[in-house]
Amino acid sequence: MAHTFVMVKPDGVKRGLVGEVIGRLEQKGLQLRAMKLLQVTPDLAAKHYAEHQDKPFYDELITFITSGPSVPMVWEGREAVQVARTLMGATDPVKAVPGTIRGDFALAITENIVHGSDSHESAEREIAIYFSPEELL
Ligand code: IDP
Ligand code: MG
Repeated sequence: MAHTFVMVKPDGVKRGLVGEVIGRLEQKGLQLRAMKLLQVTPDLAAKHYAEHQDKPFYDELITFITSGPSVPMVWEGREAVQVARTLMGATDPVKAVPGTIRGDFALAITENIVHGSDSHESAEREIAIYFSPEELL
């Protein structure tokens, strides 16, 4: 069965949206396999967002993602990567349609509540950054 990596970002935790995000993924039928509360360190952030290191928004993104506690999670289910991305909505909350997490709860592009892997390969890589194999149930 497919796995994906989802993380409630610091804005989502501060705004009390952890339960909302988990509820939506659960209601869709995905199963939670691992979860923790942690403050992303600069080292973890650099690994997680390595693909964006040359982007103009990189410094802002790293400052934001390390600014407070986040909730990284592993979810399992049929086509889990695509399903989680669909539930999250577009990266820019202005374009995210109502009914998606970003469409319903976000407006700023950096502070967009939630991260979700964009491919199976990204999911495997990101899960390994945040979880040891023993933490996956
Ligand atoms: P994704 O989270 O939908 O996969 P990515 O393009 O991988 O989007 O970007 C990673 C994160 O970087 C976004 O979720 C958002 O927080 C931030 N970001 C993306 N594009 C911009 C931008 O143009 N300005 C500021 N922040 C951005
Ligand atoms: Mg991405």
